[in-house]
Amino acid sequence: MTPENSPKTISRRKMMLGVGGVAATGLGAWWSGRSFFSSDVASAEAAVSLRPLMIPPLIEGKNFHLNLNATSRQFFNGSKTPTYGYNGQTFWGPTLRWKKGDVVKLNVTNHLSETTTAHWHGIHLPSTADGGPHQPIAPGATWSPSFKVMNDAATYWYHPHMHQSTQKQLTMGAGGFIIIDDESAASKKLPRNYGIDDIPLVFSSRRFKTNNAFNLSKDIAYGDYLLANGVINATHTVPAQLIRFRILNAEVERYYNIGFDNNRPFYVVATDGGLLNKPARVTRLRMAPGERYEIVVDLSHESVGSSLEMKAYNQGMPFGAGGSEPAMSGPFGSLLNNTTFTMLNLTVSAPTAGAITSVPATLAANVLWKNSDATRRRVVKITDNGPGTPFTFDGKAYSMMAINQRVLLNTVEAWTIKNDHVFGHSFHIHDVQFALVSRSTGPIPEYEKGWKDTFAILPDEVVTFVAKFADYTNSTHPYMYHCHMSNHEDGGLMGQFLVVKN
Ligand SMILES: [Cu+2]
Repeated sequence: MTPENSPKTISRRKMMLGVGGVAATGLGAWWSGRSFFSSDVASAEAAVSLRPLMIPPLIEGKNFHLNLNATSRQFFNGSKTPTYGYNGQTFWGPTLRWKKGDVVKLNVTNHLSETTTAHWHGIHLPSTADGGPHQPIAPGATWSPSFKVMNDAATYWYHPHMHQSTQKQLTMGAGGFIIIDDESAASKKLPRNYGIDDIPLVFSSRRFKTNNAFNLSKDIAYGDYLLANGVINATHTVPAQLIRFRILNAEVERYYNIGFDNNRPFYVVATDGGLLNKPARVTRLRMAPGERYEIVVDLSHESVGSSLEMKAYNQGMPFGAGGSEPAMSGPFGSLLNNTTFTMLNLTVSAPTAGAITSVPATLAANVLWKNSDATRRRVVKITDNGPGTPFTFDGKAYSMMAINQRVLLNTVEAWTIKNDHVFGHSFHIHDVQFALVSRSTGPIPEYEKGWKDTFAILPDEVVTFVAKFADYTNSTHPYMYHCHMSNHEDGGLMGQFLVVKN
């Protein structure tokens, strides 16, 4: 075997032979009938099955340096794939670990030949430090924002937010995790041994061109190959104990309906912006682009050497959930659409010393905002002008010069997002963590009852969240609210708001 063994071949072999239990899914059922793969079977005999999951390196402290470079990574036989990565990574970047209360300084140097930005997704900070479209980093330049870490312990991330280039730069691989720790969360008996029982997972998918380059067309909403931390067909060994996964959906448009084989239950312990008050037991977890959830799965009763799979049970998702379209090719089709596919293979090893083996009954004492707490209400509509036209908020395409909303400092506001009937989206707002207070489609699920900065919104759905806009004002530099489907964002589904003193 070589590192260049073709995952294309591997996955086809897996599909056809049922390696790793794939044949038990809907994917196996339709895939096995596809005759154009038959010529690959012979060459697949020598292929390895799975590749080790990459765990991003960890950087801790208060002063951080990020260097964004153009690089390349070997995904398939033959040509390497041009990619972007921070600090020498050939995809993605190091995980930044911050402590609540610290003042951190980030030094971001752009070694690309195009302008970028570095946005700290989910972080409460001054708008001038936000890293949105108004804080460009020119080629060769270094940007050095500094701010106090005020967010609760949770999983956040950084990524480029360059107007009209976000989809491209994310697709090239630019991004990284931020893990915030605080004393309250540290007192809870949750797994926290990074890479061992506390594992960051960024999922996305890519379409490749025949020269192995990523297809960067703005028309490509979905990839054909799932990447787990930049690895196709990823596997990881985990000890027989409680395992925490910090999951980020970094797709362009695809939702995930996450679960484990055998309908194994698991526990959501944290939302985008903090721990839940108590774990939410589920067998499936919906995630839209930009959302993070921390889950724990109890493997303490698994035998050493056994394996299991994390899967996206995306077959039969409702219309409008990204990736529900049945087409297998073209702009809104992909080999992963409307099917169940493996996200990560796991093999169980012996438990570690000090293993955590039970799920805590309580995790936090959040007092979330209620609808009745709001003293100001806004309605934001997701609109379009007919088939093929870009999505917009309230009929206006994004303009860097326009201020769409003005928020008075320290106001608790209810924002109601009304989606049109065309397609689902993923709404995200900067600066604040909010509480979801209503969904027109039914009750808020237990796993969404925590601090959030991003949520899925299906066609015809109306969702209200409540947030307090505190601490930072600026009469000229806005924050963003936008769809986190990066093609929609680039296409104009973004607005700007100021937080002002009066
Ligand atoms: Cu959208």
